[in-house]
Amino acid sequence: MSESTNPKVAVPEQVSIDTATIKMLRYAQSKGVETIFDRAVKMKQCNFGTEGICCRICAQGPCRLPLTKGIKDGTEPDNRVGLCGATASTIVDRNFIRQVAAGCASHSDHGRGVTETFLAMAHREAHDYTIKDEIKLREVAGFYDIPVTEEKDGVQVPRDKWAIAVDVGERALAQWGQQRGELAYLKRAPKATQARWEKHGVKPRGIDREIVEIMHRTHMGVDQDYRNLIHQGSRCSLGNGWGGSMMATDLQDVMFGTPYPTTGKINLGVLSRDKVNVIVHGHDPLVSEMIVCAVHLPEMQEYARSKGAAGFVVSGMCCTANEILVRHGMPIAGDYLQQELAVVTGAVEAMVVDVQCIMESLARVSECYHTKFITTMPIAKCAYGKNTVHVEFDEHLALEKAKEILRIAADNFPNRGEVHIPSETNRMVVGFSTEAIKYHLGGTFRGSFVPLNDNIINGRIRGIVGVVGCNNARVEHDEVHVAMIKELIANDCIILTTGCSAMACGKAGLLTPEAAAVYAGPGLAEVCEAVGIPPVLHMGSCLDNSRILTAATEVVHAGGLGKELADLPAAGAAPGWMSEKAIGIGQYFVTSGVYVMIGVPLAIAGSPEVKRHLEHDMEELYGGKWDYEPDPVLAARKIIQHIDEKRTALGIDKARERVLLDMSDRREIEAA
Ligand code: NFS
Ligand code: SF4
Repeated sequence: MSESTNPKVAVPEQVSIDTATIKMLRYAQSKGVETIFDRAVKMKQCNFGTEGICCRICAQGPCRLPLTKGIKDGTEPDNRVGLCGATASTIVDRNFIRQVAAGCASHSDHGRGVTETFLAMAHREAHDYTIKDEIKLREVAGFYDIPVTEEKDGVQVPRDKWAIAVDVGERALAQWGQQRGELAYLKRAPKATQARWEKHGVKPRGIDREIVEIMHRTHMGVDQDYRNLIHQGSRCSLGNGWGGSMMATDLQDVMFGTPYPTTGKINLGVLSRDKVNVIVHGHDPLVSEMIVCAVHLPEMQEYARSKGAAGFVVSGMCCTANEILVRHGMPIAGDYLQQELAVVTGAVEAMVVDVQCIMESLARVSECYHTKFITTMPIAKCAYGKNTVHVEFDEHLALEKAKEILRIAADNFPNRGEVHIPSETNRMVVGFSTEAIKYHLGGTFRGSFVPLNDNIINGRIRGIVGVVGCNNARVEHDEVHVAMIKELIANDCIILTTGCSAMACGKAGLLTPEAAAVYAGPGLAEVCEAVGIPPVLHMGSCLDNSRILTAATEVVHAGGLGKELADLPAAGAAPGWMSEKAIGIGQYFVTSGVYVMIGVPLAIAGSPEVKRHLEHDMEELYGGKWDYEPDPVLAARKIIQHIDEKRTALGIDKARERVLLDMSDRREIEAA
């Protein structure tokens, strides 16, 4: 039976726009290797689940409360209740904020691990890590009111960096268990944004506390007011966005270097025919950074040669890939949906995983090949498969562990069978941290966001859109990201991107300065060409969505575009999200005042009240809200409409009609 007529497998051309993925999926099917694309055809989604109306938080359930058409259009009263009397809104909301809690826990627990290693480094107990960006360390110290100078013989001198690092590590680690007050980083937000949080009482006290409180409040028979439940979801999400995630990004930058523009390659074609291929997959750079260090050692290259290989290629997958790409220009083998296909090439000696977004099927697919599936984290093991190996990572012996992993991979090289690597690779320019954007756009001697603001005010740039998040096997791979972003940049919106969305852009050729002339509208293209940047700026991993918060805050501070994040002609989008992390991220953007467009629905449709609260009422409270539109081009148009409304509110809507403005025009606009 050919693939196209077999209802049990996916039709490759219909599930992805990426030619490497299409080819490899067809190849996998020809070999009888099943992937997520095929399973998505076989397994249908459950309506109760997608609408959020199944409650199984006590053993009297599961209680399922189907939404009827009459309830939906308000022609019939909503009397649905579970055994205990829980309403649909309570059930939907409990499910929703538990997802927020899980997403925030994932990012923030990653942050905790980074902070623990950072502290061990500061105490000189984790010798393989060091302080790579001392300027950033001193800046971070400032956020905790830790002194960076001290008095010696009557004069102020810079404090020792290791002493500062110990203070920073300790202060940071305490943020997780803090019980009272508010997180230190909240004060990094614009004052007016902080004032909203204060007014509505959503400032998180401690990172862990807000997550635990969600678990308590959603236990059987506790919080029964959907507004109160969402309120806690908001508080918890801020503890991640302006807490766990942002702190992790900062400390990773201090230890591994703050990203600055560099070039890199992406797609399965980065795998090598004659070298040992090691893929680092997951999210936590603690392991992958060490593997990158180890692979550059002459002794390791020599070891690979002793096994008949021409050396090593270390490439990345999912957000671990983004971490080593933006800091070291290491190649990306692929995104979340390509992980099984990477193994199907037969060229991967070791798939080394840490945490998050690792499909359990990898162990099964690895078994069809020689690939070693190497788990590294005590919290993420795999019980299945003869090719599964656990090499437990230890921050005190980090480089040794990395070498051990590389040796396992090299030892496996002679076991390779048939190899089938697609030729696709794309070049990209990446690494636009907030600091890098500041220096790139500010030009000359001092970094500044003022030139960016000028270009937004004069209308060359219409607005800023953060397009982020996952791939999802239920929507066409890469297509939703690429179609949305092409529409946005054609309409002069500059894009900030992270996660698997950034990878879709890389594969589609949108992450090069040349892409501006091809895809961007005239205003945006002019700015990109003048500064030499792509129209889509790759800022890093999903954790680094915190960089979008800090960049947006810089825009507010640069002046002329309002007082709070909610005033900006800006939006966020996750057209193909799938993970709970994405929900946690979306909620912190909304609570920070950002309009967030998603292309896969939240599981909230079962409660019209909850839906209305998240898609409308949130805007009155915080200035941001959720919106859902599955068609990526229509979604882009709604985003543009939102941006234009913000421009009108700021009084800069006229500017776009005469794109070329000089300074006196700008002063006129500001005075108006
Ligand atoms: Ni983000 Fe990264 Fe990709 Fe989604 Fe997974 S890799 S943290 S969660 S799937 S973008
Ligand atoms: Fe059913 Fe209530 Fe138990 Fe949920 S908590 S399963 S609605 S009885």
